Amino acid sequence: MPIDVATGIARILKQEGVAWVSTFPVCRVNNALGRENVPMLMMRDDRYAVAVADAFSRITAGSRIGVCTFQGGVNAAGMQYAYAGLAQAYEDGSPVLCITDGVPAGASGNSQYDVASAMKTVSKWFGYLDKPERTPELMRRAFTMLRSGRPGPVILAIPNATATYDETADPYHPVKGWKSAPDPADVRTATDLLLAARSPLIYAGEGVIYANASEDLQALAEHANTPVITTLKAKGAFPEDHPLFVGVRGDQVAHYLNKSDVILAVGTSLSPGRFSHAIPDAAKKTIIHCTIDELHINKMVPTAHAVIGDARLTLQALRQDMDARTSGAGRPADNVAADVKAARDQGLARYRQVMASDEKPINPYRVYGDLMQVLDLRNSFVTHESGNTRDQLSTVFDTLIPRGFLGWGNVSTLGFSLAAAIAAKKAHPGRTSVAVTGEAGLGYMLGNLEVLLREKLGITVVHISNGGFAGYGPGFWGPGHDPFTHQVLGPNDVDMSKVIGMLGFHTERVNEPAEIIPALRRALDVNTSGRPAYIEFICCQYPVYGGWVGRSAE
Ligand SMILES: Cc1ncc(C[n+]2csc(CCOP(=O)(O)OP(=O)(O)O)c2C)c(N)n1
Ligand SMILES: [Mg+2]
Repeated sequence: MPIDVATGIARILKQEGVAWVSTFPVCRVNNALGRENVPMLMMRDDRYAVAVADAFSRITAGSRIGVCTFQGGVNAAGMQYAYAGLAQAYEDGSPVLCITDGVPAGASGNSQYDVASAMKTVSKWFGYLDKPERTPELMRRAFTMLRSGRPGPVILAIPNATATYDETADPYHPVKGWKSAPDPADVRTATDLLLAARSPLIYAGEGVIYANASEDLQALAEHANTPVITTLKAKGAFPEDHPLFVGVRGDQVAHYLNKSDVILAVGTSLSPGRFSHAIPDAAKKTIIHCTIDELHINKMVPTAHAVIGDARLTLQALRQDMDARTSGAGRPADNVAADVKAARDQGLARYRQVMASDEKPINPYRVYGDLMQVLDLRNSFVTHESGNTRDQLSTVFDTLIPRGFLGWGNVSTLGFSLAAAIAAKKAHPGRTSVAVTGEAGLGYMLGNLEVLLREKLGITVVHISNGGFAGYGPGFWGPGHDPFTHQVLGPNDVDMSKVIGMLGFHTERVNEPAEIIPALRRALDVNTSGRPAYIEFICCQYPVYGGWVGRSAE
């Protein structure tokens, strides 16, 4: 049966279990998606089309692949605008499938912007469908890359969506995705090092979440009686009410990173960035690097020993090996848990204090503390924005289930929180979904708020309204790092709750600390009937949060 490429792609997506596709028009595959009854979530710009699909892949840990389409081809305005979303997905390692129009045969080289070279810099693979009959082959390859190995975006460019091929010649079968198990000899060496350690520390990255290995991480940590820290992107990979959980950032994390002699890194590239730790005095520590990607070994820090393989299979193998080697005893308990508690209590004391503050304007930590009280932390989703909400929430927010909180940002692109909250609602319609933002993130979101009303997505946007870019201002604890560019019209100039209320959101503006909890409850309540909410909390600027650790010791 002859079939056109766009229809073939739509049918393959259905075979792969793709339930919807995010988009911003135009893309020549879209009409086929419509005809084949693949629902499209139309965002209001191309960057958000990518970001929603990207966030869906993150939130479902790649078990359901997010797919998006956007404009490409000659004069690829949509693609150029989508680039920010693609770059973020690539830098953060998200397995999202992006489908776009390809430059048609005969039209290459006629514009300044070179599509292929641009797309190659932000993708695990950029595929160009140069013959219609290659449709199943390229889709198979795309899903193999999306479901195997280190996650990353795949971009497919379709130059001629109406060309036809024989659908029966190379029938499509869904791709399972494959994992690799670690070398048992490497596992034994890792166990030797762990057993000999004086002060071991587990450093868990997002690979643990993608491998669905949270329970295995907990089992190993308990058996090895070893404290755990996670990266920002892995926040929630380990239950944060667990006695062995140290934190994501802050003094207690610095204390453990500094004092550890052996670091068992799992599911992380160990690349120090703006929003991650370096390993202090790395050359003096023994770093065991458990990773799926051999190119991360000896990347930024000297790897003493590597264990290559899927994080879940690796953690299970380590647990079993330690069990066998210690006749089931593991590492001795000593007072590891008591020490972790003491370090956490000390590190978090000043934040816990402001989480109970009655000051006005409201202290942002009071909003976070009250949010934790209102939410069912086992049945909700919260994410931060770029800016102080990221730094503050990742310091104090207790995450009890994987992806109960989405930390993001090797590259921290303003506005992503709205995309993440939308994706969370799509992934788990029964969970409350909350994006916490400052004014800069809100500015990026404004055009896309209509989507929530149109699609009846009951999520809540919490705005920490402080009239400026709090981390940039002058004279808080010092001169500020951007004193000339931190002030915007604030709550005294513009009432954003009225602006967004006119769109149709449930909105409130809250000045009183005692009103935080009731206002949040009302917002979450209206969300249950599919109505979005926006709550503006009039807050002080309070750029105080846990730090990241640098390369040299304290
Ligand atoms: C796309 C993009 N451009 C620039 C930045 C740099 N940036 C990070 S946070 C920020 C301002 C944050 O201010 P606000 O949203 O008011 O949050 P606050 O820190 O006050 O809570 C800027 C400009 C960024 N993260 N993303
Ligand atoms: Mg602000």
